[in-house]
Amino acid sequence: MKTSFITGVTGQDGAYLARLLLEHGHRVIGGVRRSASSGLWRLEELGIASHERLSLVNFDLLDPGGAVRLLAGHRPHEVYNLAAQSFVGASFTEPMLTLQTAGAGTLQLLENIRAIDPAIRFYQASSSEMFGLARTSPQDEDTPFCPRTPYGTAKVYAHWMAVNYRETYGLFACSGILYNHESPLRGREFVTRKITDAVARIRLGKLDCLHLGNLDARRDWGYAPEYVDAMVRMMSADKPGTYVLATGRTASIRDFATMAFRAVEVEIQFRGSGVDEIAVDARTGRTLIRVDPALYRPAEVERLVGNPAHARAQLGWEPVVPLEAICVEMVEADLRRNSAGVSL
Ligand code: NDP
Ligand code: GDR
Repeated sequence: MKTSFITGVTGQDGAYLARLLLEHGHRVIGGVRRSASSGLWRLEELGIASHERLSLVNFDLLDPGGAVRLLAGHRPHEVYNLAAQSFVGASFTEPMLTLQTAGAGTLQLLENIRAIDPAIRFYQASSSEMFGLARTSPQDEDTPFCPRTPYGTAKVYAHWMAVNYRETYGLFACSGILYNHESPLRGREFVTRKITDAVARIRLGKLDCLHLGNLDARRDWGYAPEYVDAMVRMMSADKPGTYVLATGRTASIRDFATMAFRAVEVEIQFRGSGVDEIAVDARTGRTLIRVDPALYRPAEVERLVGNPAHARAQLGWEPVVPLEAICVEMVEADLRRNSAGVSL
């Protein structure tokens, strides 16, 4: 039986990946950092928190001895490194923490794999944020990185370390450069889930108005369960590599908000510009969205769109679920949770 170790198992991708690996018959070791409150809601929503082949173990990327103990003790065949301070906005206020988790944490795992068992396969969760102010569009595996945030810069470091350990020491180290991928398990600080949660609460009369930052930003949004499937394909391939995972389509924050309100049968219209822009209910004229300049980032990545041709050709991977369907699934989940008074 294959043993897979996932760092960041309590996050969106970690939960979907754990479910998929369990379905594939693996034994899964999930790294959970200790906290005063339980952060297992995603594993519980997927019904796998108590699965007999899932072991949750204490693991913090900031604990220097943690990775050694874990790798030597559990002897996994593969490591999926998903843990990080992953919220780009917070990387401006906590740049060192972001570097230590998203950057140095990766190096520590690679070093320990090299020392303990170089046959362990390694997956690094890289990000489209590494392209930042990309000079070409769409971006692919050959596009130069131009990160614009502490998060993106830390991820560039980790990505190159994974590539270097592959080339220098022959480790099976893969790097997946993933564009934004969403689901009902997305954290509420990210803009898609913030919108779907607010739309549900407005629909239920629990919120008056949604406040957002930069409405002009455009992202290439895919479906999280499909993206973790590509991670497993990368780790099962004959050779390690770097792959862009994206849909090739972009939409703006305005587009996503329009879709989300449409899911509760409300048509919105945007009026005004800049910080005075609002969105109103086309039927009643009620203001549903306002811009809050406090939510602007010190530096912004305005537009990202990726070309997944290499993943399609080498892994047979194809994103299928369209953004409209992802949005409806998220709104429905948030309606369900908010109706039940559950806040996740
Ligand atoms: P989440 O923010 O949902 O999950 C992050 C995970 O990292 C959580 O389990 C969190 O634990 C854990 N974590 C944070 N700090 C530490 C630490 N010091 N030690 C151990 N664990 C820690 O992220 P996603 O699931 O969305 O993303 C997974 C990875 O993929 C991240 O590295 C992210 O940067 C990257 N990525 C994500 C994309 C996306 O669109 N989702 C796109 C491209 C890359 P806790 O629950 O305790 O907070
Ligand atoms: P991103 O995702 O920064 O792309 O990082 P996020 O959803 O946080 O922001 C997307 C865009 O929306 C704009 N925006 C807002 N964002 C948030 N969070 N809240 C708001 O109120 C708001 N208003 C407008 C942002 O300015 C931005 O332009 C995600 C994370 O999952 C990273 O870990 C991952 O690496 C990248 O995607 C690819």
